Amino acid sequence: MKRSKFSTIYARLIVFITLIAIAFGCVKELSNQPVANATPQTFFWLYPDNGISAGISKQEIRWWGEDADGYVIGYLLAIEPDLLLLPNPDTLTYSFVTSSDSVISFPLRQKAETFLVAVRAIDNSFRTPLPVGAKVRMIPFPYWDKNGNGVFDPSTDLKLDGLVGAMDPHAAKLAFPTINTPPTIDYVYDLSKPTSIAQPPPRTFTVASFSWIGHDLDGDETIKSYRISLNDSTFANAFTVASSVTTVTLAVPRLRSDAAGSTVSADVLVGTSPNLRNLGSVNGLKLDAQNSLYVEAVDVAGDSSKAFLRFPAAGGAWFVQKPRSRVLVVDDYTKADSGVVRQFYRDSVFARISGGQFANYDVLDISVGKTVSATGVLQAGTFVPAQQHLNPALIKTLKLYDCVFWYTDPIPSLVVAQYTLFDYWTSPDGGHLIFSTEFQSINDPSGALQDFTPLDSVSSVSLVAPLTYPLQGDNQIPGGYLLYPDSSLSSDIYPTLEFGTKFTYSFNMRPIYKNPAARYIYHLQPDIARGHYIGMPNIAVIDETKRMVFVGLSLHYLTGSANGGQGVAAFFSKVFTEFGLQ
Ligand SMILES: [Ca+2]
Ligand SMILES: [Ca+2]
Ligand SMILES: [Ca+2]
Repeated sequence: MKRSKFSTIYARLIVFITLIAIAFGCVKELSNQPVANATPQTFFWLYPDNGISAGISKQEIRWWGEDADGYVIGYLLAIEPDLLLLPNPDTLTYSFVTSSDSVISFPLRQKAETFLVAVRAIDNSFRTPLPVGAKVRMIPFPYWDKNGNGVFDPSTDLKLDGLVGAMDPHAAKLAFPTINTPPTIDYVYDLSKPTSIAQPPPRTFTVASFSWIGHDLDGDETIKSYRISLNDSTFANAFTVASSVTTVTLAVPRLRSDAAGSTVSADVLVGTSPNLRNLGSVNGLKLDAQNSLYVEAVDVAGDSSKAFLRFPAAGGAWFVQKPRSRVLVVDDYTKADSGVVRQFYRDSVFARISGGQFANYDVLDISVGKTVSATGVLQAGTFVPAQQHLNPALIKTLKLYDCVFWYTDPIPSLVVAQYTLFDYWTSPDGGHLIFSTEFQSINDPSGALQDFTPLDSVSSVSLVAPLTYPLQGDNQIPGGYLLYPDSSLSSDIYPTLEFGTKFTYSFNMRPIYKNPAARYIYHLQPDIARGHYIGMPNIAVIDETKRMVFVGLSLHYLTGSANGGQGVAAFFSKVFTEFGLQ
């Protein structure tokens, strides 16, 4: 029974195989001859009827491969401009890929261009491992062009013997007509005010920074350059910068603006101080007048952004003020008596020193718009450049002057000072600085003062009432108290200063501690009668190069003229002599 059943099945099988063999006419293949590998075929996921309509130069393309007697291990992908058909012989350069799709950026060099995409599947009969991205060429024979120079080099490149029999001999190929899309250009935002455009303040001196960002649907990397134009939206005399430049600073050296009439050329600077590079200059900056700067993007195909960018943005202003004095006063003082204080410096100090030559000093008022939130976060004033423009715009602005006097209320614009002042008074092209401030309840928030003054530290004594004396400081100083000059150098004595006639001056007086190279120039008289503060706290210091004076109180308190008090004008006169300005 068993044998009979087996025989029946066996016999049926032979008949079946014979029938198949006859039906397919492949009796020969039942012999022992080797079977030839079937080459794979390649297809795109795209079936155009009458060609493909023109698209943007960045497209996602998908393909697949089929292999009748094995499987596909990867593809050779070539993209070639100005071709509709595969050349014969095949001179394309292929890249080996294992993915079956790619976002292809056609490298447009003109407004419209056709690119041939060719893909050849490779099947598993190919045994040479190729890394993804390997460059493969077919002429004079298939080889891996390891050094990518387009020719076969026997010492470096690798001949790919098995490739012809393992790849699609025909290749899937499609010609993609592409048209260029013009680039676009946009404003960027102030790093410290995320809802404000980073643009020059509504009024500047002859320095201003501008930032933008460009985009292109063909790929942002296809932006070739930006063009900037001063007060001319036709870009007739535009200045071109590379696509890597998205911030420029226009700056006019004092020698040039001092001699200028109503317009002047401005240098085009890139980078930040101390590594600014001068790319050239643009004409037509109007002095003591409103100005506009226009910027457009240009792509590799030569298209420019249809809509250019204008600074100031809609609703804004950019008035450029010609610098006139050698002295700049930075008003960082918002208290209720700010007008009185301003008047004091103008009438009682600068009008009375150096023969009045600094009476008409220039003013940068950074107190306008300066706010402090309930949590103590300071928002810089309206006339302060965007945070990313402080260096270089504000640094270069200060450098228009031989001397800057910066006076503050108890909450100084410390970040603004930190970004700018050290560079200003220490660099060769900088100037001299007098910085007068006092301390709110915090002695030196985040150590900012150390960054731009010749100080090591400020006393951290708590001055929050109720105070238990004696202390290393006080929050009340009686009228008539004296500031004594340092007398260690008898040839270099500062004038004695005296508090005014108010009963007391309420502010946080903290001793300051200089860095080793600096020199104290003032200390307070001993507090013998009251016994509030200890010793004779140091209040003011000058750095060793005599370019920076720090005063740890508001100078306008020092209006006394009894007991040897010589007044703030005498102090400024002495400092200006030290600075070599008179
Ligand atoms: Ca195969
Ligand atoms: Ca080569
Ligand atoms: Ca484009």
